[in-house]
Amino acid sequence: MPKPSQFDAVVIGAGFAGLYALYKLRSLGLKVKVYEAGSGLGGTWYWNRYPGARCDVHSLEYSFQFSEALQQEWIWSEKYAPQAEILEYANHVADRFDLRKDIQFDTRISALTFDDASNLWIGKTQARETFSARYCIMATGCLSVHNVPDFAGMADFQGQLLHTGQWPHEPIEFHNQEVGIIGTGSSAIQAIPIIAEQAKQLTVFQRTASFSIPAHNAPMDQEYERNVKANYKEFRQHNSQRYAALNNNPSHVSALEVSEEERREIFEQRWQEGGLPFLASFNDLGTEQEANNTAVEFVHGKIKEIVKDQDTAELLCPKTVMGCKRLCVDTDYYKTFNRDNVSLVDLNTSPIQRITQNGIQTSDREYRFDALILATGFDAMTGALLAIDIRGVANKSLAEHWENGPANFLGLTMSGFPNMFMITGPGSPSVLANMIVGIEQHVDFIADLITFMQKNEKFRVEANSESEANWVKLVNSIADKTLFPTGCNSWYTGANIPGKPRIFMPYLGYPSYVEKCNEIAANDYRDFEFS
Ligand code: NA7
Repeated sequence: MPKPSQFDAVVIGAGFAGLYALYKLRSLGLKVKVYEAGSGLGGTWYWNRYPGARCDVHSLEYSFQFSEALQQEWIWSEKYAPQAEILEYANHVADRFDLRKDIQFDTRISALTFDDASNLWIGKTQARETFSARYCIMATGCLSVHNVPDFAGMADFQGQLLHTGQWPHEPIEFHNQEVGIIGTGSSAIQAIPIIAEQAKQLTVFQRTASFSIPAHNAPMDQEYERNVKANYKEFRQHNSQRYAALNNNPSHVSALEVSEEERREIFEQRWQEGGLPFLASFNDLGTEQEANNTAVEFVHGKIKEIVKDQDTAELLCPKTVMGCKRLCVDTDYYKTFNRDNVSLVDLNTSPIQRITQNGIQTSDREYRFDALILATGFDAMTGALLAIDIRGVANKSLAEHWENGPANFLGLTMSGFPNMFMITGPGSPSVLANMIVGIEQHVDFIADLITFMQKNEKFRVEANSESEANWVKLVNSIADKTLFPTGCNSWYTGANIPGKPRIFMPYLGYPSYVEKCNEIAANDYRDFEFS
């Protein structure tokens, strides 16, 4: 047997979180290794290469800020960057900071076991390679385990079966094809308008309609870019004080305080500006049902204006709370349903009975397809962590620890799993904040904690179980003040995966989260136990 490789820290995943963790921990003088399951880096942006894949955060915000030179030199071509450009950026970062030499691709980690005697994590890859490390950084991503629903007959389909989250690397053509797509979440909403332009016929199978706000994407406004770059540091600082760490111009006014006419004008202005800031049109859309209803009504009106067939429009009108699932940001989504070659099937009245050799059998009829696309989302936030056999102190498995939901402290650590850190894990703002901003904050926190341990000659750190229990309570109590935990079935609560514990996973409120982390760090990492 070859001897296990030894590292100070291993990082699992080479997306943005893994890249920055490698850069940062290396700067502390640690010997770091990154293991990546894919053949290339970029994580989410490596796998999700379906037509139309694009970020829903402005390019000048969805990027690293740790290097002033990097943020000045990189030029984004559009207001919202397409997947290929984000992947190019990730590769540029890796080359510019010479990261690639410490990344091992095509390597999936199967097990991580904590050895109590040595305070080391012992890891195993699927190819049975072994390694040991003092620290384990789980940069495994929030949306990295794609969800394939358990439809009867899935293996029978003879055409091309695709999943948006595992899109092939070679070009896929839909010209002259009959195409079916299941799901109407963010991925489908981006892909549908593009596929509709190519396919002979596109049939969309919808279970729950999503809210989508137009992106109004455009080539990068050069003057805006110049202005941001002239004061990039201040721009970042300003955004980091905002809810979700986005430059979303939050309103401080209740939707119920203004006249109907004024409210309409404000919604209209936000609709014209486009994107995620729509949800910040008023300060109570996330907390007051009546206020939320006004936004829902406005968007319903827009859908009914855009979509000519009013039966289709009615089906496309979401009947849930707006914002309890991340808003979708689209280019021509609703308009696409005016095309003659696009049709919508309501799965609530015509459920899927099985996948057949030819396509889909619903309760009404069989649909025949050349290609069938699953845009059915992810086992979000916990899926990638639970896919690894992680065993902490006394061989307790993470699966056991998380039986009733992902217990954690700060979304960064788990009690009983010393020296293991999650990046943008459940319990952190993660998907409810600008992900790259969150990633940098987490990695910096972990790097400072490791520095503290080195200075104080500590070899082991973990959250104590009391702080963990209190943190979970806090995350839930914040969520419970909003309409989001119960407003719809969303992956935020695990509701999209049968059998997954229902608990609102992300911490709502970016700046307050950072204040809490900073306060703990300033008090010698109160609430952590060192030995
Ligand atoms: P989402 O948002 O989880 O959407 C998945 C879609 O697939 C959604 O419309 C689901 O309907 C549908 N779905 C899932 N399972 C089924 C079954 N069994 N039958 C029918 N329809 C199903 O994933 P996305 O990839 O679109 O987006 C994920 C995130 O990426 C997004 O929030 C952005 O942050 C970027 P449901 O709503 O469950 O009824």
